[in-house]
Amino acid sequence: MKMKKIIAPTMTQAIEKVKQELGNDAVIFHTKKVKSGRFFNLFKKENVEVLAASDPEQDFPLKTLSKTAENKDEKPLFLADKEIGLPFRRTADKVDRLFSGPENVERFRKLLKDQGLNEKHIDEQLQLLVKKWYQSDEKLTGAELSRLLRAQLIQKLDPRRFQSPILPNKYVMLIGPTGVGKTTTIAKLAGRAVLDEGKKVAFITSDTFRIAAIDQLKMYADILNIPIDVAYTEKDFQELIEKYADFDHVFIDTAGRNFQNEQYIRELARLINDDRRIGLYLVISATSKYEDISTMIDQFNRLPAERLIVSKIDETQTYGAIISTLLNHPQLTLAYITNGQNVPDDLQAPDVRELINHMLGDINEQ
Ligand SMILES: Nc1nc2c(ncn2[C@@H]2O[C@H](COP(=O)(O)OP(=O)(O)OP(=O)(O)O)[C@@H](O)[C@H]2O)c(=O)[nH]1
Ligand SMILES: [Mg+2]
Repeated sequence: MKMKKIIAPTMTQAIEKVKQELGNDAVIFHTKKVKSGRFFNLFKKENVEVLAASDPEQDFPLKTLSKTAENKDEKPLFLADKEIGLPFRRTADKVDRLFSGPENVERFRKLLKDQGLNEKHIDEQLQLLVKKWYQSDEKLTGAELSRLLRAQLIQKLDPRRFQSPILPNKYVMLIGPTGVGKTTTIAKLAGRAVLDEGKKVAFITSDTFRIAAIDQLKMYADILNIPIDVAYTEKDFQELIEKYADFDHVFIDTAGRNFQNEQYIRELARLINDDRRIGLYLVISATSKYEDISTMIDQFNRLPAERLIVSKIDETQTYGAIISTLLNHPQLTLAYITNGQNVPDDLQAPDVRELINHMLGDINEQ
């Protein structure tokens, strides 16, 4: 569904414009008179504002522009419509109730947009919502609509995709762009495994890009009293994988690089060498834009990464990018969310309902 606000000097011109831009099947949601003018509004002019949407859905009971043309004799809906004889069937006393739905829907659109949800997903969700509103004979209140939106998103995201925080693999390798929190998250995961579960754990790092990177992981290895090895070559890496074969978990840290660098992806692919024992986790930051996350997932697509870790959720108030990412990639599961710098505490099992509640915020209860 494509929504547009059209402003024109007269209703006839506005409707013409609606037809041109949204087609003959456009649905009118709202019309009002507006004043506009330049030079501090000294020369205000009265215009007509029409909120309309293109919607090819067949089962909408509301009259569309093309269909209304047959009903010329029926009572017009708006006073303004009388002037041009716009043929709507509804009576004026129904106007308030009629428009409470779509106005709420517009409120949701703004919120979802501000939250960074992708336009395609906003349209999908609102289209479903408007449809339910019409099907309920326009009786749904704002609060009911917001509950429906929440339920729709939960259903679409499918909470079953969000596995419990059990590491299914012996070898756990974190990959992702620079500075997203790979090393810190590895320390958190290892900390939980050692301290809470008493597991036998080791670290391997292939991040030889920076000396400080090895020291960073070594510090955590010392604290947890677990072994750490550095893989300088692919051969080192394969040998270390076998060396720790009888451990419960081996956490593998990798260097963060610009994910747009093809060479980096090729190097990782060679390291993994199709070893199905290695569970790949792609770490993405909750502060990233949806478009950047999408490009990154496309780049990493050549590697068998099926699980995401969303880091730095504490650093943002917008959740649309993450939710759109999950909507767009139903094959990916969200394994963990990290919410701070504290090791090992700031690590959470994902909760899809909570994520959606955060995104919808106060609108939930309105
Ligand atoms: N606020 C916040 N900061 C985090 C979180 N996770 C990691 N950080 C911080 O992000 C910074 C980078 O973390 P690292 O673990 O070094 O990130 P990395 O992905 O290993 O970085 P490179 O190895 O350089 O690619 C550090 O200051 C961490 O403390 C988180 O969940 N929330
Ligand atoms: Mg690192």
